Amino acid sequence: MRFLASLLLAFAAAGSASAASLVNGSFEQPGTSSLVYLTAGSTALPGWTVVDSTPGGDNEIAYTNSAAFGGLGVVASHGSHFLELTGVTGRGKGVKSDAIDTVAGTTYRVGFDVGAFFVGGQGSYGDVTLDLLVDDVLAGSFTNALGLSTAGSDWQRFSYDVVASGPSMRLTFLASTALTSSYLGAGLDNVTFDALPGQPSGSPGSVPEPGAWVLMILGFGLAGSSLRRQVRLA
Ligand SMILES: [Ca+2]
Ligand SMILES: [Ca+2]
Repeated sequence: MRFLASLLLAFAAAGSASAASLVNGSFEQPGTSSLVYLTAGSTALPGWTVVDSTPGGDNEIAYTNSAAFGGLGVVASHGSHFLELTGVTGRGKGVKSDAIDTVAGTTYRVGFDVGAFFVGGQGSYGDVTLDLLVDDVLAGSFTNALGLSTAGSDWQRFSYDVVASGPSMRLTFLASTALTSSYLGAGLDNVTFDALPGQPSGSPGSVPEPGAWVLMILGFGLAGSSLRRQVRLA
């Protein structure tokens, strides 16, 4: 019986650890003291993979912190780190999340901040547009149109509601702006993913509840002992 109890605890622990939520949406991990370039395929950011939807040419994005450009007034919108999806130059690059557990039929709200920058002495780089893809399908394009007119960073928050069609979902953000140059082109920070309130309940994943395991294992046990009794009687 002690063995059975520890087995049940193990199942319960596995169940509670199986639900995967959005990880590192503010890009505070792993942290950097300066600007670093991450190339397509990189998994240096926990929870995300760097992607390039336009193969060939440049394939890098920039990962930076507020200190790197703080002197220019360019800072993160949340925490102290953010992404700049233009990299050195170009478009179509970005990040794709690891699979996030969902419940089919439930509506989720994706929130994110789109950054535009105005570097002292260089002027504004213009409006910035990011594309959001859900499971590799374009869901929408979002343009920061705040029109920054002095040096600094300019973050505009957007949200997008999506109904889950299966047990998991991946989010991709790509720089869509046709910027001719800039290593401070298209900012991304503070990505959130939450079920809207008042949704059909149910925890993500399909691990049976501990109660179901108890019944199943007790069932096996009873079947086994009655089998042994029959063997002895024979
Ligand atoms: Ca951040
Ligand atoms: Ca490319």
